[in-house]
Amino acid sequence: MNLWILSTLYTLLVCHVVSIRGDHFVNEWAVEIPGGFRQARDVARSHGYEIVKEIKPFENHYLLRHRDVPIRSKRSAHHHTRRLEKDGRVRWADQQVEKIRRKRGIISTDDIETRAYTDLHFNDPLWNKEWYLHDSRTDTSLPKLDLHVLPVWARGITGKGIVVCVLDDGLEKNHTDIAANYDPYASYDLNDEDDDPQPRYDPTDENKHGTRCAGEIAMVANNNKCGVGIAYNSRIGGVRMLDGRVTDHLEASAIAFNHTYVDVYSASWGPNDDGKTVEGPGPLATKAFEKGITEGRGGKGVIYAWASGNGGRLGDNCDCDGYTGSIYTISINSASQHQHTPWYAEKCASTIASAYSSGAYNDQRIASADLHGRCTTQHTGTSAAAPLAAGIFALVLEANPNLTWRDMQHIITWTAEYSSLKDNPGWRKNGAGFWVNNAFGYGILNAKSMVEVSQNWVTVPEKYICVVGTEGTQINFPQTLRSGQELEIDLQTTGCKGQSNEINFIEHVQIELDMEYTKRGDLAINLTSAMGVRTMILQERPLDSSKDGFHKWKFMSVHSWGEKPAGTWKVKVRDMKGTDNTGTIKSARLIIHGTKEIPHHVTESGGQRVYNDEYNKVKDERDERRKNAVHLEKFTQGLF
Ligand SMILES: *[C@@H]1O[C@H](CO)[C@@H](O)[C@H](O)[C@H]1NC(C)=O
Ligand SMILES: *[C@@H]1O[C@H](CO)[C@@H](O)[C@H](O)[C@H]1NC(C)=O
Ligand SMILES: *[C@@H]1O[C@H](CO)[C@@H](O)[C@H](O)[C@H]1NC(C)=O
Ligand SMILES: *[C@@H]1O[C@H](CO)[C@@H](O)[C@H](O)[C@H]1NC(C)=O
Ligand SMILES: [Ca+2]
Ligand SMILES: [Ca+2]
Ligand SMILES: [Ca+2]
Repeated sequence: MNLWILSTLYTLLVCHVVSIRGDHFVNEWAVEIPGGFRQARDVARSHGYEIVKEIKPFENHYLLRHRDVPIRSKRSAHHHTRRLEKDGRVRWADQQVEKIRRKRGIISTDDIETRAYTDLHFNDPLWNKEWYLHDSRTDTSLPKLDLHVLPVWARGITGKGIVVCVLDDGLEKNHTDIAANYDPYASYDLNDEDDDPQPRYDPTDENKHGTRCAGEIAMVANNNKCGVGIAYNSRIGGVRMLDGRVTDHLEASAIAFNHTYVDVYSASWGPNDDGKTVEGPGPLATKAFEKGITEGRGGKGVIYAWASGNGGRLGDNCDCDGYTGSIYTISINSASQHQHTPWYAEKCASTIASAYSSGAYNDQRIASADLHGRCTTQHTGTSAAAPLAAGIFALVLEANPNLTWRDMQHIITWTAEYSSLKDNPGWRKNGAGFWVNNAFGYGILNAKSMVEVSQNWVTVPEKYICVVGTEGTQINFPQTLRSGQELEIDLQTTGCKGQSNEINFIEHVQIELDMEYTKRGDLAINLTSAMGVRTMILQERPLDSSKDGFHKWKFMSVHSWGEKPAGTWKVKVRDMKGTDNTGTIKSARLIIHGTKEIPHHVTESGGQRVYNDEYNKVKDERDERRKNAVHLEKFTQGLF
């Protein structure tokens, strides 16, 4: 056989990576060419590409389109990628994959028109339907159940000067309940490449999602229209990105869109919630998160509010979603009006807190602006919870613009309210004394506590990372696992004591696992921290019959926040129900994020961690069901 045939065969057999997840490769490449635009044009020409555009906000990144590659294909054109990579002018090249992205609303068929309703305090017709902002139940002997936003408004904090950007399917910018707060600098259309994020209208109003999410945050107050946004004086923008082909470069441009201008992003979408997908951000989206965190808000980092997913009914688990599982995103789940986990909610260790949203069929849903200038009371899912969180974060940033992205997460772990959800199963007290739950994180966001705590906040100390690999374990990899078996991996660490990256106060924890298995969905994994707190970092997923295993997948947990790292961490990997499964664990690493110094709001005495007095007040209040409900009338005095 001659060489040409051989190499062609090789290309056909080996180099065509077949898409694993049912995604399609497209005829576009994201390419980094340091030599500038002219050189990019030369590179493109010499390999048969045209330049589609520069990829913003990155330097020297271009989107190239190949003339002879099919628009969509199950197979990669790896030989083209390799040719680019071999070109000395090219630093990096990646063929783009069309991703499946789902909006995290619940499809409902019974959207109803809203009746006019006159309210005592706000004249907006939906105000009385915003039960999650003010407990609208009439029985005053009941504890107050809401997001505690009114006391914050009463202090004049309404989101002024804060810019929020909704990454979604567009934004009806001229909606009469949004227009006054619309910010064109926080808006873009990545689907059509123009400045106007106006949604595409169709008979089913498929693209109502972004407008509904934006309305929850920034509906105008007291204008006789729809409702009142949680940060009703904030600036609101929308990036239209879900109404078309979603690829890595497009997600990246959204995640870092005008990232030195936007303060808070709200994203209510992610990989398919089908109970069988394991997927995280691609290389450019990963870079985009890092850009937002390191360059946004003058180096303090932008805030990413992220919906934790709606795959509950399909047994999905957000531990398999690398967007919610990113340390940079604040992953928010839902709690229903009756303080339960809704049927659609996913459970995982990376969810940091919850906000109210829709629940069982007869439970109230979320009110917002809707397409065609309408109003709705029917917004649902974790899609509706994340924007409420984004609105609260805008309030907190107005109260203290000095907060960093990490400060925000510290404040959440400390102030989120456990008491109103405590009748649910699954609560455990972590080593720092906080209640935590796979369904709710640290509990329901409490805007009042967050703002109070933020006012005297001292920026948390510098962050370090301590990695524990094979040096911390007695196990020799690879290890075999079969049906019905359990494997325990012990990882010992001092928390990098005595080194420059010593950690004494934990923030995020990741377990990076490299593993092959015949049926991924039969696996469940628990992590027990050095302080003895057990967290499920993967539950079985009945629909996931993939043979792909986990490739250096990072399971992220926020459950050890505030704990001390030194000691033995146990990772238990178990096959829950398989009969003929087999596989190997090739490596496992523990990655601990945290600080060396103890944060200012905590004092250490006699080995115990005590939360400082001025803050304890908030903590006590948080843990008490508030019997003496403060009435609405009090807060509205002097509001306008
Ligand atoms: C908003 O703009 C669209 C055109 O993009 C127009 O059809 C619609 O009537 C406008 N709505 C309002 C409330 O002005
Ligand atoms: C980003 O924000 C700045 C204001 O800081 C504005 O001048 C610029 O036009 C915005 N960029 C886009 C693409 O809207
Ligand atoms: C923010 O930082 C500035 C400068 O250090 C300081 O003057 C101001 O009091 C801080 N604001 C709050 C709310 O902590
Ligand atoms: C993990 O812990 C839970 C209880 O918190 C238990 O029900 C489950 O069986 C454990 N799973 C593994 C893999 O050890
Ligand atoms: Ca447009
Ligand atoms: Ca209004
Ligand atoms: Ca999911």
